[in-house]
Amino acid sequence: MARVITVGAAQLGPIARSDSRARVVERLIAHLREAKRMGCDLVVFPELALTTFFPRWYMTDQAEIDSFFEREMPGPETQPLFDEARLLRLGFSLGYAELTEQDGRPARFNTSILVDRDGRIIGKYRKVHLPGHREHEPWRRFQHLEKRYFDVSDTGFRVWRAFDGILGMCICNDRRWPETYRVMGLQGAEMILLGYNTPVHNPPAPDHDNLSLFHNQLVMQAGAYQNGCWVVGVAKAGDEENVPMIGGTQIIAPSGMTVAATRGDGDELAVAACDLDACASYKTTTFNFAVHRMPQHYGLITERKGAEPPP
Ligand code: CDV
Repeated sequence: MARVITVGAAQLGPIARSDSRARVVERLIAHLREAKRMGCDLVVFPELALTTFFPRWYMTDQAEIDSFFEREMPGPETQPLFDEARLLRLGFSLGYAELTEQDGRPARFNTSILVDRDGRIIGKYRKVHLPGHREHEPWRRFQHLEKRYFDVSDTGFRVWRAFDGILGMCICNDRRWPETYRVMGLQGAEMILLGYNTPVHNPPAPDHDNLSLFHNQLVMQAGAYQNGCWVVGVAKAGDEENVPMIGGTQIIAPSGMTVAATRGDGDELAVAACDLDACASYKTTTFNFAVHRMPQHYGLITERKGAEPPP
C-alpha cells in the first residue's frame, strides 16, 4: 500500500501587533476547514504563527515580551484549534513562542509541535539556529532579536514515526544550514516540516534582498534532494507592521522539484499528495548514505600535518 500523506502548507498573511490570539486562531481554523475540503491529512503552519513576528522590536519590559509567549499548549486560546483539528481528523504542526520553566527558572524557546489526528502533541522541536543579534541595533530599519528573546534549543533535530512515515521539524533559519536536513536525513526523515518569517530586507546584507526568494527555494530544494525527503516550507508573508516578508510557501519532492506553491502573500493553502515511498528512489541510490557517504574521509585534508592552506 502506498504511503501517501496529503499535506496542506498553510501560509499566513501578516499578523498585526494588535491582533488577538482569538482572531489568529480563527484564521488557522479557516485553513483547517479548507484543508479538509482539499483532502488533507496534515496541515503545516508557519513559525510563530500565533502572533506578529515580535523579535523585530527592542523591548525591555519582560511582561511585554512574555505577552507574545504561550505558557501552555493547548491553552484557553489555542484549545479551539486542537478541538477543530480533532473533529476534522487532521494532524498539524504549529510554530509558537514557548515559555516554560527549567530548573526553577523561566526558559523561552522558538518552538514547533507536531499534533496527531487525535489532537495529541506527539513531537516538539525547539529552534537551534537563532539568527539576528542580542542587543539593540538602532541603525537597522527593524530589529531581529531572536538571540535576545529565545534560548537555544535543548531538543536538537529529531524525527518521529507518525502519519505512516518518519517526520522531522525545523524552523526558519534552520533551513539555510545543510546540517539541519542531514541530521534528520541520517535518522531516516521522509518529510521535514518547517515554517518561517523571512523579511525581504536583510539589514546586514541588503545586496541579498533581491535574492531572498531564490535563496529560500535553493536551500529547501537542496535539503530535500540531498536527503531524499519531502520538505514542506511555510511562510508568514506580506507586509507585517511595515516589514515586507517573503512568501514562497512550497512543497518539495525528494527529487528537489517543487510540486505545489502559493501564489500570493496572504492566507493561502498549497496542497500536495506526498508519496513517502518516493523517498526510497533517492535514499537507495544516489544518496544511499550507508554505501556512498564517506564521513571518515571528510577531515583528511585539514587534518594533514603541515598542510599548506589552499592558494
Ligand atoms: N525567523 C528567521 O529565522 N528569519 C531568518 C532571517 C533573519 C533572515 C531567516 O533565515 O529567514
